[in-house]
Amino acid sequence: MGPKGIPSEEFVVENVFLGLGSNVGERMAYLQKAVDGIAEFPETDIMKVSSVYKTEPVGVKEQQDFYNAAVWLVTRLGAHDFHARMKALEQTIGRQRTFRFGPREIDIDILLFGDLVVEETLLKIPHREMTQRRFVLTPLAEIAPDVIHPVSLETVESLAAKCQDASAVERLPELPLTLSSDTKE
Ligand code: PH2
Ligand code: MG
Ligand code: MG
Repeated sequence: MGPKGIPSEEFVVENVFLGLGSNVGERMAYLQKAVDGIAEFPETDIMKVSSVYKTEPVGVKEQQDFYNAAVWLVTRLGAHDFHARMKALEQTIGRQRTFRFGPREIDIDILLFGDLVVEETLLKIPHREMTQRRFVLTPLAEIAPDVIHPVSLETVESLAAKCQDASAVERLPELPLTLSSDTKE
């Protein structure tokens, strides 16, 4: 409890959903490094990782296909702390600066952070474009179809069903990401 008996932000457990993407170099290796790095965050447990999907680039078409995936985790970290750790992890993994919608070794985006709504210059939650992107909604619907978007108040499954984005999204069941707990005794 914080002062006056109000639960302080850092003690609230939130269900968080992330989108991962890579379209440069060893795309599977970059996605796996992201999962491994997030698993090391304090006060954070990964609950589920989606299949990997090979997806047609949206926005800037003249670039390599992306590999995309979604992650469900629970955390006691606050949204700003979590976001700062995530950006640092992108740098550690080796993200190079390019241009908006351009190629990237690794992109980690907060899609949903509990029911939180943040509208700041450097942080917007829910992710602004998630409802218009099949490469986000298809992996997310695989692991969390019943989760409700706190602004549209629709489930991920119904957002995916209505999504107008016709760009190709192909599941790659032969390329699973692993949770290190899967291999621990
Ligand atoms: N990310 C973008 C722009 N376009 N297209 C696909 N298929 N997958 C992405 O992750 C992606 C994109 C900007 O973040
Ligand atoms: Mg992105
Ligand atoms: Mg990003």
